[in-house]
Order: sequence, then structure tokens, then C-alpha cells
Amino acid sequence: MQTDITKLLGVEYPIIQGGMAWVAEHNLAAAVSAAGGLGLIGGANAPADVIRNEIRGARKLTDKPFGVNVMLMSPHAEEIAKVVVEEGIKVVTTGAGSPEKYMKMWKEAGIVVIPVVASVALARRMERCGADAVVAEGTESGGHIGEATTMTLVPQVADAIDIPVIAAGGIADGRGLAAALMLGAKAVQIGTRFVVANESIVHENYKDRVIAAKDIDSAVTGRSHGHPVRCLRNAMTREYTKLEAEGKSFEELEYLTLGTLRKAVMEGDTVNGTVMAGQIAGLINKKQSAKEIIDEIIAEAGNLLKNAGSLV
Ligand code: TUI
Repeated sequence: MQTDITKLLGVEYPIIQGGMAWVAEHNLAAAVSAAGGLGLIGGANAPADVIRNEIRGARKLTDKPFGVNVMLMSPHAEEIAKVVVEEGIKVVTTGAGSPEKYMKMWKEAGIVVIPVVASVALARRMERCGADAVVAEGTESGGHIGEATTMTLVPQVADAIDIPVIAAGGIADGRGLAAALMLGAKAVQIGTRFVVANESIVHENYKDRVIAAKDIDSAVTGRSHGHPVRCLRNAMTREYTKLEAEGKSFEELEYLTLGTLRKAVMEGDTVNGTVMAGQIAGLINKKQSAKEIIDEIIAEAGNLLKNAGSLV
């Protein structure tokens, strides 16, 4: 399945793994890349040296290309922006902000830059400042989200810009990939389904919670403060939602979320921790290797697209 994105990235399949905080470390990234997708190491809030080690760790596991996601709200974003250049990373995605100030440095280093956007306006701005592609991420996604749905955002972004679009948010199987290609995307970014991959170091409690999740089991905290984050409902989200409805400030609520993603991912505290996951968690019902996940998605999308002619 060749598209503008597989050619741009030099990968076999149009599937990119999400740059998920704490989850997207070298074992998962290397497994996704080795299986023919593009694995990503998530910079998240980690210090630059941790990310340097993650990059080196992934290199030991695969000689296929992989990328790094720079989370722009991180206090270490600037340092990580330099580390990716020093370590010879070929693909960078960015999230939670605009990467304009790093663009010149990354393009001079020959890096393919793919900002994650949640609006047409930002997609246009990214094209103007030299991005090679964008990820159009719908509100179905887990973690920090925008307002528009994948179904509405992807075709509008595809119409607005000339660089390729990668669809994200609510995609976990071959139907999602086929639909995204029909909406004008040239690839998909998948997060939640890779959380439960065998190679993912996420605590089994977290994986089991994703697998048990039903269609409407996620909640969005922080909307009133302009920091909307989607995660699976639990004691933490219930408390957050209650206090948010009472009008508590962002600062007053911060104690509920500080360090809680780590608590869920590493310690398996799915009660008081932050269990970030997308709305598609309800569709995910088994643990598989990254290769099994990718092969299944590609085979399913291939069959759907081959047979689509019978509809017309
Ligand atoms: O970045 C993400 N998803 C994330 S980052 C993250 S780490 C975190 N943890 C706790 C609280 C907050 C963050 C977890 N999930 N996705 C990409 C994405 N970027 N979605 C939306 C955006 C975005 C939003 C606003 C990009 C740019 C933007 O504004 C830029 C500007 O300057 O106008």
C-alpha cells in the first residue's frame, strides 16, 4: 500500500504510531518500525538525556526508520529539539503547540517535519512555515485534544493544504484506515491500539482497562481551562469533573493530574491515575504484537478497498 506518506517516510505501510507520553518508548517504537510502520518515541515531559537514550535504545533494536514526537508544552522541548538533530533523527512530529521556532534548524538538518494539528488554520500555518505533512488529529483521540472530529477535520485539512495529511483520532482497524484514505488522508496515526501491543511496556492493568473499555467510557477533563485531555473514566476523572463543575481553577485542580499518567502507565493505578485513551478503546479487545496489529489492519483495509468497486 504505497502513498505519498510511505514514500516520504521510506516505510512499507501508511501507519504511524502515536507519540504517546510514557507509552511511546523505544521498545514499542522499534517494534512498530520493524513491522513496517513508523514507530515514534514520545518526548512528552521527559528530560532531553532520557530521550537521547531512548533513541539509542531503539537503534539497537531496529535499523528501520523511526521518529520522535516533541511535545511542545514540555519544559525540555527546546533541548529535545536539538537532541533529535544531534542524534540524526529523520522524522519529527510535534504536538500541543506550534513548532515554528524549530523549523529552520530541523529543515537544515534534513528532518521530515510533521506537526500534529487540530484545526485548518494551524494546518495552513504549518504548510507556510515548511512542514512536510501534517497529522490532522480529531477529538476522538486520547490525551490532549482539539474540538473537531476526525470525520470533519481530515477532509477540510486535505482541501486546505497541498502537503499530505495523516488522519488521527478514532482509528484502530482496517475500516478506519480505509475510511481515512477516502477522506483524503495518505496515512493514519494510531495510538490506543498500540497501547495494548505486546511490546508496549504499559502496565497490564492499564492494558486491561483499555481492553475492557466500552464506546462511551472516556471523559474529557480540563475543557473549562483550555487544556482538554481525554482519558478513561475513573475516580480521578469523577473528582476532576465534579470540582471543574464547581468552578475550581486550573491551579486548584492540577494536583489531581500531576504525575498521574506515570502512576497509571508504570504502576498500573487505573483508579486514581490518568488512563489516557481514545474513544476507539471500545473496539480494542485483544493484546497482539505490533506486527500482528499492523498486518491485520493492512489486510482488512486492502480487502475493503479492493471490494469497494462493487458498491458503484
Ligand atoms: O499533543 C497531543 N496529545 C497529547 S500531548 C500529551 S502530554 C500532556 N499531558 C497532560 C496534559 C497535557 C498534555 C498528551 N496528549 N496531540 C497533538 C495535538 N496538538 N492535539 C492538539 C494539538 C494542538 C493544540 C493547540 C496543537 C497546537 C495548538 O495550538 C498551537 C498554536 O500555537 O495555536
